[in-house]
Amino acid sequence: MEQTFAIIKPDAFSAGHTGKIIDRLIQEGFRIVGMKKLWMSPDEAGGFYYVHKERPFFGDLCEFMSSGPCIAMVLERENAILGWRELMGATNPADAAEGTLRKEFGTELSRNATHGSDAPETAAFEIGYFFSGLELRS
Ligand code: 3AN
Repeated sequence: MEQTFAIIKPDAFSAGHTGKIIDRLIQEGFRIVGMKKLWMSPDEAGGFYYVHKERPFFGDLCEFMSSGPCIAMVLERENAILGWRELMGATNPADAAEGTLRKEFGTELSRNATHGSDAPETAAFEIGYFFSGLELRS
């Protein structure tokens, strides 16, 4: 079993897609190990996305991620990291395959509905950024 970290981003949350996304991930065999609604400050978003801090879109990304509440989750399944990224689809919703979350719920590159860790090390950092061990007891 593997764990990954996922976010239902402010665009999808405010559009009312949370229930549909959660329904879908359960159908795809993910178990929700941790889940919380939170509203990040720009600094908290910056800490989460620190790997992108030199990128030109960093400021906009932090502004967007702190523009409203989101849902942070720890998901568990076999091959969870890759599996969740496949379910999300390509970063740009315009390139995302039919049947993926970003195709269905994303509207543009910077408003792409969901986040998912891209590697085991990233997942460990991202899970620890949002959740304490106690919150993940299962
Ligand atoms: P992914 O979330 O698919 O792993 P990353 O890690 O390359 O994609 O990018 C992190 C987030 O930054 C993306 N989810 C997207 O919302 C945003 N992003 C990536 N590239 C751009 C870009 N060129 N312009 C604006 N936003 C971007």
